[in-house]
Amino acid sequence: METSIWQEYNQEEVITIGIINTNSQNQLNTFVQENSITFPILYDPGSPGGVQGGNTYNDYYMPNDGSPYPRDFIVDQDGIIQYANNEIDFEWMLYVIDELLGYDYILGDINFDSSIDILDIVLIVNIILDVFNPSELQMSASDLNQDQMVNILDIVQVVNIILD
Ligand SMILES: [Ca+2]
Ligand SMILES: [Ca+2]
Repeated sequence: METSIWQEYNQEEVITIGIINTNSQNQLNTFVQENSITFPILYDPGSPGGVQGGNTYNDYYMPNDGSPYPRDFIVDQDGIIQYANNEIDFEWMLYVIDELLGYDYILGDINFDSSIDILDIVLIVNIILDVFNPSELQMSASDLNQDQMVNILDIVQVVNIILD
């Protein structure tokens, strides 16, 4: 959550918050410290602590679907829940967020300037050499043959697009 979402997205576009079912500031501090969390963690009002949930727990309780703690939710711009999962699945979460943000990309356009040229090749080379740390979207745009890997084969395809 910390690195894949909170640090990845502009905070004006995606707000990341954690909600914790404790009323102990010490417990909260320990959790934040142990997990190196920098996004805001909020209390669940009405929670008496322990494993008991509060108002948020009740609001997000899904009958016959286990405890809403811990669970990841994605709420869209209109306040509608678009994703709820009590197993961590970042790939799916990132997909949902990108869809909601209306992000789209052209395969091979790594710097998102709407053209495929030498600058994009340089970026792919840098990704392969591990000297450039791409976003998820840039990884997807770099994987031209869609084999979930970015390597020389993808460079060959970009070169072919440019030469065409
Ligand atoms: Ca480009
Ligand atoms: Ca590839």
